[in-house]
Amino acid sequence: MIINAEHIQSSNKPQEIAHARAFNFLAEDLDKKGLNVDLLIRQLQELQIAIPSWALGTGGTRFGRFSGGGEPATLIQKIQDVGLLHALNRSSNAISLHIPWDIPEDYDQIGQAAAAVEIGFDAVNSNTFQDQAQQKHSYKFGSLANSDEGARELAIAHNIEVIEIGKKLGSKALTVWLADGSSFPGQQSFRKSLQHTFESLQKIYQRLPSDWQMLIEYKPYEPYFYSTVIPDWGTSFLLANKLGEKARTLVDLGHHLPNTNIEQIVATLMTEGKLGGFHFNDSKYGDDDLTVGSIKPYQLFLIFNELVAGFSETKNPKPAWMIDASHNLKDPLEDLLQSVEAIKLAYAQALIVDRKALAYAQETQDLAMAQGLLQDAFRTDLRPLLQESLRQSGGAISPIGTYRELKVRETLIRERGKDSKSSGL
Ligand SMILES: [Mn+2]
Repeated sequence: MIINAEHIQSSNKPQEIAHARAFNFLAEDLDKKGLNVDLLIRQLQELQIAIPSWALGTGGTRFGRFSGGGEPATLIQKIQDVGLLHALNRSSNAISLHIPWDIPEDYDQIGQAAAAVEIGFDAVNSNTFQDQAQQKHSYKFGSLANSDEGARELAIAHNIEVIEIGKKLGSKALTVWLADGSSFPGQQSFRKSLQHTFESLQKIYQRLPSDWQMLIEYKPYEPYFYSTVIPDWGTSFLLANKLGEKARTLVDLGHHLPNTNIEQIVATLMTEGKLGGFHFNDSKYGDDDLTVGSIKPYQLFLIFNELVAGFSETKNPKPAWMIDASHNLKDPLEDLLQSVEAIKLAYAQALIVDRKALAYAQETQDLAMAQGLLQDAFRTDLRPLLQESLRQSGGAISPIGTYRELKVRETLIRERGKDSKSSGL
């Protein structure tokens, strides 16, 4: 299925008068506050969020998986699904592949499929958290950190292979998330595991092209429940610093213990120029993979508040943005549209914070004013601004509305079948 400009235009048409009224009202308000509305629209249009190949199908839990039908069964179909999202929201111009789930067979064909829907390839992700068929050494007790040198070498070779695949696709980053850890006290030497991890990463880092980045993800628990080798941002930062200029920390919102102050982590990493990437999702309890902004939208705003401040006040390069979630109840495409919308709204809210007034309130210890300035931005309904940025870039004013009106899921089920399942989950 292809969504073209005519589809979008005819779906936007009946909404245009009501939209224009809401937008003009908001624009006048923002203008009075001294904000440049055209600039805000451009900034929103420039924010592109990569879609991971594993979020396009219905995910599962260890208790079961209930497929939704019409899922992309091949890499080309996954690319086409991201193309559908991008046609609707003009903000999902890249796919992030997971190797070995998505190894391309024909690079030309894959490149053409991506170009046809105007998307590129974001960071490539290695997978050493499960064994592949006929694998010589098992990852059961770890990969880059394993006490068995054979398993370590295998995991290093896999990551180098992922870089080679990424080079052919035009990717510029390797994301490493390790499942390595232990479930019982005494099971592992903390020091040896960390040293193995560093030395293994070093071997991979040496093979990284000069214009690439290595993004090091952290997670405090799961799949192991006593320790993980890279449990927190500090350990990731330590490894990235030791590895060199091209290595940076990746923050996954779900990979924190409850109530961690993630916005402070973002600020600290940006101060050091070491925030490399972001995995967006939301959670109530842990790594729940819920829709971005569905549980803690204020936290998301506070994170973007630090990001926006960091963009102008630090030398941190622009991080790689990606959604990392796997939904087991909702239509994954609808969920991704909602996630991208939540990210852009939080970004827009952060862009309208009065930074001069905030800096003054901070200097003069005016606590009520400082809190009020942030809440004022957070409580401003910027949906008409986001809709205008969508409309101007040829997207749908209401992406989910158009998705349903065009009967995208029904069409995909008709084309691919009710039982078509996305690989890798
Ligand atoms: Mn992640």
